[in-house]
Amino acid sequence: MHKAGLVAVIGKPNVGKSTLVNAVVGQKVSIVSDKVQTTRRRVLGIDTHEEYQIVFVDTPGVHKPKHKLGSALNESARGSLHDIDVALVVVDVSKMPSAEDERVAQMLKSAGIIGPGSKHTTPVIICMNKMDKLDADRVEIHWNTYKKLFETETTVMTSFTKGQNMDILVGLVVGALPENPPFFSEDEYTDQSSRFLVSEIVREKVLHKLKHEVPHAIATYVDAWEDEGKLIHIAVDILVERDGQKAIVIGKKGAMLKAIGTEARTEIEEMLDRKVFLELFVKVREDWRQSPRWLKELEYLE
Ligand SMILES: Nc1nc2c(ncn2[C@@H]2O[C@H](COP(=O)(O)OP(=O)(O)OP(=O)(O)O)[C@@H](O)[C@H]2O)c(=O)[nH]1
Ligand SMILES: [Mg+2]
Repeated sequence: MHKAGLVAVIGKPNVGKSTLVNAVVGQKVSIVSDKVQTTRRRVLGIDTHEEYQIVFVDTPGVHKPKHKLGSALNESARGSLHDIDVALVVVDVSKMPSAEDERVAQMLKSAGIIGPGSKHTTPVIICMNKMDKLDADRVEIHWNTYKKLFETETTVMTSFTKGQNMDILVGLVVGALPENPPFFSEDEYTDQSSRFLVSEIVREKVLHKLKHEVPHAIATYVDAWEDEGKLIHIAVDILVERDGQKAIVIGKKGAMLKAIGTEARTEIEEMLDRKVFLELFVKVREDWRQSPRWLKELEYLE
């Protein structure tokens, strides 16, 4: 008997959804940062074994949107709930549910997965992550409140940074999968192109190096990709919304951009297993987060 299915990984921003997918798949399919709204579109992460294949759908964090980009992110998360076999809700168990967790519950209700009219045919698993930050005297109350909010008894407490209870989590997911042949071949671990992964690695380095509002105003895309035999020449554009942000990304005498480029190139070379010449260009596109044309161009809007 072989099991396989689509598992939507859903939750508010910054709870560890992408960390989870990368850890189980064993490859970096989705970038991670300590800023909210790191993931900006649906990304598949495929974990293949002899007896089962988990096809994770990593999704953008559900939140209260402030601009068109935010609405597009929420829509992308909502869209991931169609035709799934399992809903894997990730929460930050060190805190009580917030209004954003309630938004997630609302989305599951609109999709008919939980709620009064639901037949509860799609299994819901709660991954209560960040248990390393949970106070012992808060365990009971947090655990019960999340179970009630998402209407399920199937839960696991995890810490991905400490690698705790990952095996239990995978066991629960596999247990909930239907019988199916594998959907993807053994060597496939994501549906994302190398171009997209490269642009995301650059964005991740920007997220890691910059503080406050600047990272949220940034988008990246590959503008040119030439295989020159000895090396691959890749040009990545970094979009910002204002001249001031451009100056911050470039840094004093170009030091920031250089550091971003060096870190990104090392990781890109590892991923592609090739030598890479990486060029970064910072461009101002005013209010691109409010522009449907740019959101489409960047493939954040479907
Ligand atoms: N303390 C602690 N931090 C964690 C744990 N798991 C993930 N993190 C951190 O939480 C932050 C957010 O992780 P992500 O995986 O990017 O979160 P996400 O849910 O994908 O966020 P969005 O894409 O913005 O929705 C990162 O800094 C992770 O290192 C955990 O178990 N404990
Ligand atoms: Mg993410």
